[in-house]
Amino acid sequence: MNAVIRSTGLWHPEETVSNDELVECFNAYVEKFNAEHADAIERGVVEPLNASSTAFIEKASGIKSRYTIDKAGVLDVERMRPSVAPRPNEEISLMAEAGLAAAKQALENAGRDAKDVDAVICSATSMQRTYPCIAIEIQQALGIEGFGYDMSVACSSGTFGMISAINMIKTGMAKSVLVVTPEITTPQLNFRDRDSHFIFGDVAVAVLIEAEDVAGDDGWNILSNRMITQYSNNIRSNFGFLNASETPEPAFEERYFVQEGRKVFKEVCPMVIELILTELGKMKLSPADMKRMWLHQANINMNMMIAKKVYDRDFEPHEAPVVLDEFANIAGAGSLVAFHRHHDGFESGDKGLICSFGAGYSAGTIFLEKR
Ligand code: CO8
Repeated sequence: MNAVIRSTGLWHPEETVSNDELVECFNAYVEKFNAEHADAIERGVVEPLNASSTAFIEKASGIKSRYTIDKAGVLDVERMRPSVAPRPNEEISLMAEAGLAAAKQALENAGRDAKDVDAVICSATSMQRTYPCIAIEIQQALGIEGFGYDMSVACSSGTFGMISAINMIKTGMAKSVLVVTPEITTPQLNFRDRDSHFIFGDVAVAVLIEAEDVAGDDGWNILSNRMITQYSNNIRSNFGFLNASETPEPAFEERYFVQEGRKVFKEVCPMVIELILTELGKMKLSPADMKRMWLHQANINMNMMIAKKVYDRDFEPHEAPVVLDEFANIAGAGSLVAFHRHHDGFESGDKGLICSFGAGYSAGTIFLEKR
């Protein structure tokens, strides 16, 4: 049975942090660090820290702002990470709460009820705990019968989760699957690292995928989907359950997200361009047949390069919409939030592409056609 993308839903925290606010806090930290280590810096034993700048961030990444679960903690120079109150086990967990809000909106946008759904996949870069699955908590909170599970493929979490749901429907395991991608990234980020302190934001997105015989006339047919992975240490986080057993235990900063941004740029762009063109070729379609590409939202320059090479011409902003200016990099949710925000103006038969890429490396393509 063919699968159909039926609807999407979005949740984000209320609080935003602008580049100026982030840079002001970072630079206060730099001044403080350099003052505290003035003697050692003078003796050449400690390297002074360099200031960050809004102009660099906007030019290098296109990011202007990000949502965060706790602005005060992120901008407190003594803390520089969100502050989160621990919740008792009886209360819904933070990730499930974020995912639930997006999932409810996706159901509402499709006019569906929990009883219509067979399964929940929660697919995100990191889970706030190992078990029970966040997906099962969302399933329970919605009152869905059936099953749920978590999965994780960094920036391709959303697309790989969708492809898992599509295959479930193809094999007849389910008629309707909710794919939920809550990306609570700001606690995973070292806000004292000049190279990456501006990169990520918090969000949750959900996609309802249904079998075509229950979907009615609405939604999007799926023309093809493909996943590729290729091992690389250029984007890495060593956070994990072994940390507490490692001797010596790694410093907190050593567990955060790190990347070789330039290498990622150089290696991932060609991989993604080739993937998109190959998949188009297999379907006997050309780039001109695609009305829009909803690309992963890591870096504006990366997206400009990929879109220009794929279309083989200058393109209009609506052909590769950008949400990273508002959201920053939202990991596995990026291409899905771009789709959620910018899917208007499609007539029946118009085609488009959802495409993720990132750590792993990983890349996923889902070609769509408006029903
Ligand atoms: N302010 C001012 N100057 C700076 C700053 C700063 N904050 N940071 C660096 N600079 C300086 C550098 O020192 C350097 O100076 P110099 O030339 O004198 O040495 C200069 O600016 C240029 O630095 P870079 O070469 O590093 O700058 P780039 O132009 O390459 O831009 C980017 C850096 C924005 C990081 C860019 O390389 C990029 O975006 N690359 C692609 C990265 C990417 O797509 N990564 C995907 C990661 S996301 C992912 O896969 C998901 C992982 C899930 C994580 C979720 C939880 C956190």
